[in-house]
Amino acid sequence: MSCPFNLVHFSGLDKMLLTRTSKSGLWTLQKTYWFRTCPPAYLASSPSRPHGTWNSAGSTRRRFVVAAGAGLGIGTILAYGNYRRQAAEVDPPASTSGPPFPVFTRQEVACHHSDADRVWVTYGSDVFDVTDFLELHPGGKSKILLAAGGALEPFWALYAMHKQEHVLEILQSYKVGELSPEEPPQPSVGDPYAEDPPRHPALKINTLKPFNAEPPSEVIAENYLTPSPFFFKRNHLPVPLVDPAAYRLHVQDACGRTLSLSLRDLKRSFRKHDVVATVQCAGNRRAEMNALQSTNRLGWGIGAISTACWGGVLLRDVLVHAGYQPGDEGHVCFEGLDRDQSGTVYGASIPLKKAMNPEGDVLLAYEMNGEELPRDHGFPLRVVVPGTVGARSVKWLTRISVGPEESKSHWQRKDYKGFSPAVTWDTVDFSKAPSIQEMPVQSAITEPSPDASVTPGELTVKGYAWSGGGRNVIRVDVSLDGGKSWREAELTGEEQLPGRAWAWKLWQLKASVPTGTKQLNIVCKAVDSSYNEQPDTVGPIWNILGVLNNAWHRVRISVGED
Ligand code: HEM
Ligand SMILES: Nc1nc2c(c(=O)[nH]1)N[C@H]1C(S)=C(S)[C@@H](COP(=O)(O)O)O[C@H]1N2
Ligand SMILES: [Mo]
Repeated sequence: MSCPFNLVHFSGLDKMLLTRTSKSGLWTLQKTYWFRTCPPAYLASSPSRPHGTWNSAGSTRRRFVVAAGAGLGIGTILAYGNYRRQAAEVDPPASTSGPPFPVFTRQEVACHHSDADRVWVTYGSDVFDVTDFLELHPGGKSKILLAAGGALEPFWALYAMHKQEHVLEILQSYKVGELSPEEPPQPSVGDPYAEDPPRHPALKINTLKPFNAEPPSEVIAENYLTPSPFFFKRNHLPVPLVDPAAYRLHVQDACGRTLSLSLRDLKRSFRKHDVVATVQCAGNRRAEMNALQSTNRLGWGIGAISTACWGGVLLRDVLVHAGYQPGDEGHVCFEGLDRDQSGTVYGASIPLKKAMNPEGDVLLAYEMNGEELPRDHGFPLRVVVPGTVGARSVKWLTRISVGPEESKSHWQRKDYKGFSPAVTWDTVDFSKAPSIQEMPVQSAITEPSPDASVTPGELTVKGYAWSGGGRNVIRVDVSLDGGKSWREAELTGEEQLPGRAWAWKLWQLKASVPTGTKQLNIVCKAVDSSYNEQPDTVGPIWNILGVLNNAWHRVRISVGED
């Protein structure tokens, strides 16, 4: 589409006339408001972030005002600046709640579909200029651009975690106008999550669509193998509905051909292996990072970690069948069947070395805890990469390929990486940090929970501990006084081979709480077989993505009367 609008930055004006073009392209004075501009210094100092912050005290609202006009032959003038509104409108709006925004048609919004023309989107009847948010978007620039010039609704139906207060607040700060009341509403789209499976009602839901939920903390350490309904669920997209009879796994072989394997082929041609492995999301315990400084991302508690006995075939066996050899270099890329409107699929990769290692135990799993893999966990087939961040254990696996580079997926390249606390969204360079693979040593207190009622007498403290890379947890230290004095907890769990300790240890400590105790400040920390320890506080490991929080876990509880 060719656009009749251009943008010109106004500055230093005392008053500004807001005009809007008619569809005929003639200059039309549709509405006239008077504004006093911000001090010119303000405009000069921050031309790149012109959006205003919303302050409910009407007189101090900073507001973006757009004047649009199209001329015949002489081109277009569109004023675009940040103005502090101080005078009343010449033509006051019906509502007294605040000054009106300029009004646009959907066609006009559609003109703003690229960086060069600014990127506008609509949500409900509001119009937003999100150009300055493109690089800051946690979901990536390319994703926002899908909605550029149009409505967010069809996309947010899929990525429905946007319908949260903190996201809507961000959006609100970019508001530049409203849709003309004559514009028909955006037709509603079918719910892409309508086919999602039923879930256990006890799960603590982080976002419903996509479904992200964790078990309540009291449940976590009740079972060494997490019952599948309580296993945490981390989905980026709707759960695909797969017909197991029609299902094929596509494997690119060493000669570049594609092998197509049915579930039957997999089960018949390769030996079955069972691996007990913990899966942990990189965002586990992000809530503690958010409490320090928000990352605007899913606030997982301590439950984005669970353990299962996975049954399936070794990825190594399938790769050897496809002609790959132990010494080969490269990365194994996985693709899931879950996809968005643009056809983007969930994808991730691991080093080929991990996949080919006879002691790596990377599984293509079709069973979980002795039963068919549940839909939420990747039915009919998923990857389980023991010792490695959950993001690489691709569910609903449809394609495996081997190449010299890591997966090009957003979740491999633009997420699940660790940064210094100094790195901001303005300075982040994703190419500088390696993707998270093995994870650091971790532990948490599952009981008592912070809201538990504790009385003097015997107290049992429980929790979990785990480390990545097959490193065994050798010790868990627990303190009831904030870290002044420590005791060793008792560990339980399967003895796994050195270097292949893929599953967590559960731990407990029986302590007696003396009469008169007012408060307990319970702390735990684990040590792994390489003598790695956890950092004591979150501050020095806080990062913009809110990943890899493995600080000492602390639970403060007040002690009641006997
Ligand atoms: C234009 C306004 C938008 C705003 C203000 C916005 C804001 C955000 C925020 C704050 C998050 C982090 C959410 C969280 O983890 O709790 C996020 C994530 C994300 N957004 Fe957006 N977004 C916008 C548009 C879009 C569009 C149009 C799409 C898709 C076409 C999209 C796709 C995503 C994806 C894929 C993620 C990452 C989710 C994940 O980690 O799985 N966003 N966005
Ligand atoms: N296809 C696909 N695979 C995926 C995901 C996804 O959204 N789609 N999420 C990943 C992430 S980030 C994690 S932590 C684990 C979670 O696995 P679970 O839901 O079985 O606990 O799956 C990984 N595999
Ligand atoms: Mo994850």
